Amino acid sequence: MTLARYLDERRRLVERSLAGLVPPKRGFRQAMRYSLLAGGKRIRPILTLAAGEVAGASPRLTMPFACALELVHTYSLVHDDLPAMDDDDLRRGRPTSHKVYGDGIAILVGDALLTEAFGVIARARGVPASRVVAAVDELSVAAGERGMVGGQARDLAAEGSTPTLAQVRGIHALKTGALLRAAVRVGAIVGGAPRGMLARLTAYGDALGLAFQIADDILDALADAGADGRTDAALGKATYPGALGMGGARAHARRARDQALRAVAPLGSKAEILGAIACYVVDRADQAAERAAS
Ligand code: GRG
Repeated sequence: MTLARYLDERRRLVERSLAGLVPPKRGFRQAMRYSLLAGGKRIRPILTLAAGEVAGASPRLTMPFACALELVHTYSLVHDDLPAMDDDDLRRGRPTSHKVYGDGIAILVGDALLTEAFGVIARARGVPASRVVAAVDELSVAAGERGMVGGQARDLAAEGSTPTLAQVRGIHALKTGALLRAAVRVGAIVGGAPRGMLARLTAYGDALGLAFQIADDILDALADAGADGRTDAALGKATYPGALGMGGARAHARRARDQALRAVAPLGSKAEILGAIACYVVDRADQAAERAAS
């Protein structure tokens, strides 16, 4: 199956499951749906499904876990957009949650999405309890102080300084990388991947997380700042193009992609989709940089 078709099919399955988790209802639930069902690439849940498939688990089995990854991701975006954090007006092409519903409701939307992430896992059927517990552990570490929240705290602390490449890397490994790594590992864990396969998929998740962050920084730096000039660099954020220059950042992203490809190559054809996802993530940014340079 081509990557485009795979992404399209899995995205549809994810959308349907997410919509089913928060059925339409006026009031607060509408605010949850506004952010959760606002589009987005759904890369994290798709990684969970794909890693699960490598380990032999069907999307039906891994879907609650995949949804949990997207719930955590969406909560982080809603809170990241708040005036006390990045103070963004737009997310996924629409006004941010706090712009529509106010700061208080946006905080609660994030809280509710995060809580539901663990609820949906608890209600998953057909997965051995030991794997469910391992998945909860994986997700809580990746989302919390040892992962995304810890990375965000370091990012806030570094604002206004000129961080070294090592600091940029450390911040992003936690802030963005941890959840992408967990997306892959949770799928592998739920699918019961044997130790060697789990190690390969973990190495893939680490490299993909790095590639994703560099690509995201490149796209952000290239984005027409015209709207409000609020690129990460303009906000004094730690970025790869800031630390390495655009050429250096692109080369770094390609190296991370190659590392991801090497990690899964021994897993054979069943892991081809994961390799294609790594290429897609990096090529998107590389091509945008090429267009901007020409
Ligand atoms: C507020 C606890 C807390 C954490 C915030 C993830 C995060 C930490 C902040 C988001 C800021 C940001 C834009 C980080 C760069 C990487 C990233 C997570 C990009 C957005 O992810 P995509 O590209 O977005 O997967 P879609 O909309 O496609 O889901």
